[in-house]
Amino acid sequence: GSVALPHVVLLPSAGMGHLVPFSRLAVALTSGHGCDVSVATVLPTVSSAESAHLEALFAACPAVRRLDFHLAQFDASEFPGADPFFLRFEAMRRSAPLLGPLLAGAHALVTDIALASVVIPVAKELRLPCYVLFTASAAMLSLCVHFPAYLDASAGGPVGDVDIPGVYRIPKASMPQALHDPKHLFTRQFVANGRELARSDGLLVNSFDALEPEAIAALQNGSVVAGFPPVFSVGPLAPVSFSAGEPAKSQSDYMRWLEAQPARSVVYVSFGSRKAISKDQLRELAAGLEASGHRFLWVVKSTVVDRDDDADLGELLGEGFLERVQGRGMVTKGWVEQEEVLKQESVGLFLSHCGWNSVTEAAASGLPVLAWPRFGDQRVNAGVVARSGLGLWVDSWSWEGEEGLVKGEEIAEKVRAVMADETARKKAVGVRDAAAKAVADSGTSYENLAQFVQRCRD
Ligand code: BUP
Repeated sequence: GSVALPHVVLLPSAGMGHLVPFSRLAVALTSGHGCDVSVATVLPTVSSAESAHLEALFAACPAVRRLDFHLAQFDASEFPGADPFFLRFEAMRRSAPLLGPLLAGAHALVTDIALASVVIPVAKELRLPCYVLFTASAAMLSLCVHFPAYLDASAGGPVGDVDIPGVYRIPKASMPQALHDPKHLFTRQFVANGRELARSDGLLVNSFDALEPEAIAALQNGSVVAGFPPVFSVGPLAPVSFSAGEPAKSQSDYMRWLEAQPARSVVYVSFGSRKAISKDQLRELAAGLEASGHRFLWVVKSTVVDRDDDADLGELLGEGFLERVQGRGMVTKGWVEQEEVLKQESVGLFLSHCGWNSVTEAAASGLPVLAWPRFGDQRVNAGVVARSGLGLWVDSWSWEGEEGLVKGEEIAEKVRAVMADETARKKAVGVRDAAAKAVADSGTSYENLAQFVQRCRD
């Protein structure tokens, strides 16, 4: 029979890039679509940004319940030097058989893509409908779905360009670097997840039809793989409003400063929460921002996990830099409320690593993106940015370990050019209008989420 208030359990994995879309989905399902929502969390989180985010989520949305997922013992020494977030994925994956008690009484489970291949079988065993939230772009989802078949066809040969049926060709250089190594932990998880997705009850993706028309249509009409489960494009998921009861946030230094700057005069610079940037490249970036002559707000990260970050900013960015740009440039190592920043009138450009959440937030705000992707799915996302008109991508820009440093002078030149580019600004505003239309009543994303909820009810 049909239930009035379906209980949906959400299972995010580690890292802000995964947690953020899950908390947005939690809120959309509770407040917009009448679901009873629980979020399964693992404590302690890998980063302190995640624990602060969870605290804020449960404080702001008391209707969303928390379930503690206790992991089995996990010996990380099997993976020397592995990324701490991937290690957590692996620890969670091995604990999937322990999920049973948390899922009692649920009508549906939404698992993170990083856990899909191990969680779908557990849900099947429990006869619980299992959906997957894909936390990156639909283009990346199409790659994830197609890649196992690509590997089978290439019979152990090297990975080259990957032509995704019905979508487009992803050039070799845009592939997540790890996928060139079949033994890499990321690759093993990616392939296992990609193979298992066909057995899920459906996929949710934080994108919208006008942003990624090719990939979404191809996934939905069976071009990528025939008989694939339904794909619900439900983005851009709206940010969680944490402001209730926390007026202190808008009073922070950088917000007060942003509010005082002229319209569209500030470059916002952030490369996400996941990876550190080499000291040499940080200094070139500093030189570039200084030479651009523009105002900027720059979130600097110099370690992988924020808990370890105690480096001194002045020392990191070079002698006298902070003094020279004082008043014109704001640099912070701390967490900023990026959503709020992107909405500010004074911000005119987003120099971004193109983490998928950042891209969707820029789209929702109509802010042009200057793409500087670094690793993982970011080049594929930068391709989406360029195709959709949301921004520009200088694809020769690469990071340390590849073709060397991007020089400050080149950065300055490009920043100046895009800040002066009226067409780029107008196109980004066009993307924003399409995003607003998708999530409004009877828009594609709104309707897709409603359809998903209807399935959880049945
Ligand atoms: Br840094 C930073 N404030 O200071 P992405 C990030 N964010 O609000 P990532 C802040 O974290 P993965 C900060 O708005 C976005 O929602 C930002 O996710 C927010 O990149 C999220 O953009 C970051 O997907 O994650 O962190 O590299 O690599 O897992 O995608």
